[in-house]
Amino acid sequence: MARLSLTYFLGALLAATTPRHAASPTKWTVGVGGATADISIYANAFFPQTLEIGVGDTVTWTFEGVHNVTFLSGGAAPPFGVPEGDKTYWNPQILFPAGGASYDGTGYHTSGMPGPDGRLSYTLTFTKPGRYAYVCSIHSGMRGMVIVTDKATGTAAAALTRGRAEQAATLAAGRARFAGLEVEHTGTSFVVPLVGNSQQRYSVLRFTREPLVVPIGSTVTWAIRDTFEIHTVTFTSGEKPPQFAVPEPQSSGAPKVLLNPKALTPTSTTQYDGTGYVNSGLLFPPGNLGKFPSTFSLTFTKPGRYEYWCLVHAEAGQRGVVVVQ
Ligand SMILES: [Cu+2]
Repeated sequence: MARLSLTYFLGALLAATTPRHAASPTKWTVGVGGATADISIYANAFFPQTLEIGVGDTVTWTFEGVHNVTFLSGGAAPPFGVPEGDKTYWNPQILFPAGGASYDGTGYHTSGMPGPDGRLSYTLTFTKPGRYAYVCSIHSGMRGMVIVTDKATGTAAAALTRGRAEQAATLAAGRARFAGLEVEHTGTSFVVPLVGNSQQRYSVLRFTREPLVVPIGSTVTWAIRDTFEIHTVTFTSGEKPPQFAVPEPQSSGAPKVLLNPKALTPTSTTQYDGTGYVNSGLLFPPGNLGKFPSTFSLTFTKPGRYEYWCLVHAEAGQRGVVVVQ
């Protein structure tokens, strides 16, 4: 008799404290980023953007690019760089995972960042109903949402299909934009727009489709018109472009990542004759909170064919050519 009531008691306790489907929580998958094969178009988005799940379910984010998944839970986003003496390092709070494997709507949780191959998998179990916004703390404005209810209405397979369709639409929109991209010009003033689209959630990681041919004495302005990405415009005059982020192995623990001052710091040059190192420094989206510049102008004083780079996206192939004649 004692045994019977104990069994009954335990059963009642389980029923009262455990969500009905907790015996088999659903595993959901969200895509992070993505790009065209040549990395000219970069998806700055989570696919699907909004996911509805049940309490106790897990979500696995599968990475295709340099991003992170960060739940701020109402807190402030950690700064991108942290100063140390006269150097700036990539914030380890952005680089490395933090916060553990489950999420109840509180605390700082992040996946950290993938290595150079852009591959990473991050899984969280959601233990409490609520609407949880999350961000990529590298790409300003890259947002997603997990809605946790007592019981999800959709299936993981349908969410995956929806995510893939969203990603395909994003990359197609980016491709079309790049295909139609034009350099603007009035007389000898040229403007190279660096574009993206915050609704369609892509960035174009290219300057121009073809080398830009300008008459001698022309001024070219590069103008950020994207909300997600930062870029540089850097003429190296034949030198190898400097690395943007330089890993510094430590005697123990994780490496530190130096933000290369040579890449970050603008040179004071306004004219270019094909010699020397000319760098815009980091250019940010217009209206950025730090009031950092969004444009860079250079006047070309000598005929020649000049290659330049975005140091942030050199590995993605963001390189341009100005031909002065
Ligand atoms: Cu760039």
